[in-house]
Amino acid sequence: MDDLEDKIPVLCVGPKGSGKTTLLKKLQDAEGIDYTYSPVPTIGTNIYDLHYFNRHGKKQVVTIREVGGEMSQLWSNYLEGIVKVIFVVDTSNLCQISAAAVMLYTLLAEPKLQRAKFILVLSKMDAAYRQMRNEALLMLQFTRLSKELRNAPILLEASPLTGIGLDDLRYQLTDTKTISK
Ligand SMILES: Nc1nc2c(ncn2[C@@H]2O[C@H](COP(=O)(O)OP(=O)(O)OP(=O)(O)O)[C@@H](O)[C@H]2O)c(=O)[nH]1
Ligand SMILES: [Mg+2]
Repeated sequence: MDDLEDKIPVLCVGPKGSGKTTLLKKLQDAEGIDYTYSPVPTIGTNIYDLHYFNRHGKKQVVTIREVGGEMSQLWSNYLEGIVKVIFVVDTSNLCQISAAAVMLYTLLAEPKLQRAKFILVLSKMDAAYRQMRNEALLMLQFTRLSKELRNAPILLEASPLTGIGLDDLRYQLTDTKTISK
């Protein structure tokens, strides 16, 4: 059947409160995601499907599983078949970033994710937190990662509340050229 959808399985992780749910809901064009939106922390995991047509007009779906930051020990249960990983870091919370870096390095070293494409999202990059960007990258040792790793993460800056970075993220998720067979 040619209307069967191709699925791109994606994992979305990062420390609690880093903005994963807000980002993924906004990516789905959900209504009411603005400064009045107050998401509840994700208990366990959530699935977000992004439906779209690829450039050959074929229906595709990016299936993104968010693992709540509180449940970080569950990550290893959801690695099978993952082709892309969105790792969300809260730019406004520098205190959390060293811990985030350890989580990121653990995932990058995970044997089951060696072929996965990593997308590192600096979230909450609205005007108030923009000046913390460089410190955040320094604490993540992003330059070193980019030089040393074959599967170095793609860096994106996003603020779901203002819409910054959403198109770039959508592009990275739907781009099948970055998927290793
Ligand atoms: N200023 C600002 N706040 C944001 C932005 N994105 C998310 N937030 C806020 O950050 C808080 C946490 O957002 P969530 O989306 O629940 O974070 P999460 O990563 O899903 O958290 P867990 O599910 O607990 O791991 C909420 O109060 C959001 O309103 C943003 O772009 N800018
Ligand atoms: Mg969440």
